[in-house]
Amino acid sequence: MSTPSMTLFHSPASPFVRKVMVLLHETGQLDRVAINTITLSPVSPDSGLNEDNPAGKIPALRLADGSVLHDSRVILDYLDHQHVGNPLIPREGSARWRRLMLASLADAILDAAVLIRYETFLRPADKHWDLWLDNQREKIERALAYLERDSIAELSSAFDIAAISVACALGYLDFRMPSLDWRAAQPQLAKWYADVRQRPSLKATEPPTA
Ligand code: 99T
Repeated sequence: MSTPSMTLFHSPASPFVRKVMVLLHETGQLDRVAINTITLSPVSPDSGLNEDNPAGKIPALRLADGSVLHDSRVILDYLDHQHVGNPLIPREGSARWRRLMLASLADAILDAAVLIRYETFLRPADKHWDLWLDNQREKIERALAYLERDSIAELSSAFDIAAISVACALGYLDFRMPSLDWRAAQPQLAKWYADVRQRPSLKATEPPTA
């Protein structure tokens, strides 16, 4: 086992961090990264992290030379260039753009879900903005419907950037928004996720029980 040369700003609850952890598992790079677990939110920032990532968000990855990469998409791309196995982000061709687009759609689910989390968990109940919450929820529902309709065969074809991102998004919905009951309207996606979540990389990175 080698000494870790990089440090990952981490939280077990963050689905964006989870994507990075899953890629580290899948590409055999876990021992290259030391984990620095922090607790933060937009109203409770971490000053150490702010020095490394002006946006104050995780994940951020400090490299051996002291430079810092963020956000999760940049980190995933970097780490995918640091191993000798098959790339998890296709390097070229139409596959590259399609898989990155599916990954981006999964991130859009996460962006909306994290905004809902912050609005409902951090803001006082009398200040919740229902229309805004409803519209974030609709983004999630439209994205899930798209994945169910158009993407199951693609997701099943490779466990790559697209599949990792969608799996982490679904895991986050189960973790923070169980009442959404996304499986009811997306039975094929539910079946795909039931299979894929058995992978050791996903089992090892499950969010804590809330
Ligand atoms: O917004 C903040 O100040 C702190 N929030 C974060 O750092 C969240 C943690 S998920 N990370 C992001 O929003 C990163 C998004 C970025 N586009 C990326 O890295 O891809 C915490 C979720 C939870 O606790 O439920």
